[in-house]
Amino acid sequence: MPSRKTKTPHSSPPAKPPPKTWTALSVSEQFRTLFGLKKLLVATHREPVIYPDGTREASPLNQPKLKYPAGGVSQSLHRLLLQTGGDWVSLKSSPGPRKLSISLPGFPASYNLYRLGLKNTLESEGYQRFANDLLWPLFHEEPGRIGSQKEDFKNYESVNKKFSEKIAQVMIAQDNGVLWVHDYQLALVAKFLRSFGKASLPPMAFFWHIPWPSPNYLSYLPERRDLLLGLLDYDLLGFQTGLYRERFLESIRQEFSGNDEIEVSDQVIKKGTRTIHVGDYPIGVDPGRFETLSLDSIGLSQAKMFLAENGLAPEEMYLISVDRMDYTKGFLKRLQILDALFQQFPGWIGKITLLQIAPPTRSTHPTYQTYQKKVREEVINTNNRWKKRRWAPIISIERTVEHKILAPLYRLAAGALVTSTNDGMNLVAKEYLAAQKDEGGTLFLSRYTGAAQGLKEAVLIDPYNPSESAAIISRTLLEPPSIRRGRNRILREQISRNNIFQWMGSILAGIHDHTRRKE
Ligand code: GDG
Repeated sequence: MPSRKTKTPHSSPPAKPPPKTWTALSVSEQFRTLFGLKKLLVATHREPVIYPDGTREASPLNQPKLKYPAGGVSQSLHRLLLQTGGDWVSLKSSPGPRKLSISLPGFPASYNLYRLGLKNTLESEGYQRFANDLLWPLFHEEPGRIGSQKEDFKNYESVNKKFSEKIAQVMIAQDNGVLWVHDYQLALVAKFLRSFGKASLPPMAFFWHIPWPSPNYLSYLPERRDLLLGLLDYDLLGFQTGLYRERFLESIRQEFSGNDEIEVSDQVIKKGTRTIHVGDYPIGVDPGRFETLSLDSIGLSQAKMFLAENGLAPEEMYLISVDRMDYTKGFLKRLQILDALFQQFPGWIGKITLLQIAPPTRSTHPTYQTYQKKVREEVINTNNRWKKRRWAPIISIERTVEHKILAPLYRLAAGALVTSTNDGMNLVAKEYLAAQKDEGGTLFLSRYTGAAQGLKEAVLIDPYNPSESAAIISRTLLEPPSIRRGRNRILREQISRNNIFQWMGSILAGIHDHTRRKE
């Protein structure tokens, strides 16, 4: 039986029972209860801020106004660190110095952002290709889109090593209480940190944001063993859903069958003397923020102006889609659903428009160039096929729209159309619901999203079955508003309980429990 060790000085009492509804404040309070004065160290591929172009490099005291990228997750982690303080390592993708101190009026703390520059273009391109042209398509079960080259894994490893070196330096200086690494670009960070032979490392958590595919897809990945072993060097592995967690465990079972060192059970993997906790932690949004933004009168009038500028009159009915222009988001399937809607239910012609916010993404990659070109062509074809006088069925906006306009646009829409063919979670679905206070707008949610695995009451559609999806859309749009509102009440209750703060809180509690079990 393991001996009961006395507690280390920084060990802490068990966490308080979780709050009923998590907020930014309750996560930061919980963080302090769990980790005391020790700070969180976050590592992501993308940085949480954009340093404005054309600014002279300024001293930390004289920093220009930073901008923020579109994604919801990095902004929530950013706000957590502004409450608790901490450190963040990511790739430098905008001008400015290698280290920034990030603070914001109204927040009690600041954090350090360490920005890794990759000087070697070949290395950087190889790393990106391995991540985005191999892991991304494969883990979204699209092996036909793989575009990586043989040597790319070496570059992926070497960039992960560079991250680990920077992280190790930060840990020495800051004595962080926990490391939290994000996503498929950084699967090997813990492996390198362990290889440096440092006597004590803080507990290391990793969250895999994209789907984990059926194990047979892994056979396309020659380096699958390295990837899986690298992941097992973390202490906690988080997945979006129970299905992805089970598939991961199955991948480990298949790859390491007959290996006595590795033992797999439901939530835990034992590897030699180490224990790795494997859990599902469905990510959420900050519903309060989207609800408030959706009701803000200035934002609302800006949204109405935005609609008018794009040719939509206030009384016109529209569906909204918001996605980076990525093939996993099912843009072409969405157009097929519209075609089916107008074919099967011609009464909708001229009556409903799709407002598609589609900021281009990874546009230097050939696969994306081809896909985005095809999407543009098909939008034109669909519009030509169905247009009537001044009405055309699709308005496609290829740029980022600020959340303060996006949230009222969600609120005003008759529905949101989420057509992903495979999606780890899909935050847009949850943002849309958050913006529906007392409204009967319908979330039409692809059954192939992680969100659909949790939001059982949602109206599910199948992007691979356009005619059935069109029938569901037509029928639901004609339902009495009370039915649609009733459905939204249930869904909104769920997203408000399982919000982004609950997600952070439970992962932090999970990694803390892991340390306590070791004590
Ligand atoms: C990965 C996984 C998982 C998009 N366009 C604009 C804009 N956005 C924001 C949305 C939302 C976020 O970007 C997109 O979130 P998703 O969840 O749809 O998708 P991915 O980028 O693919 O992210 C995904 C996610 O990680 C989190 O774990 O859900 O499955 O693939 O927050 O609002 N924001 C603004 N303007 C835009 O035009 N302001």
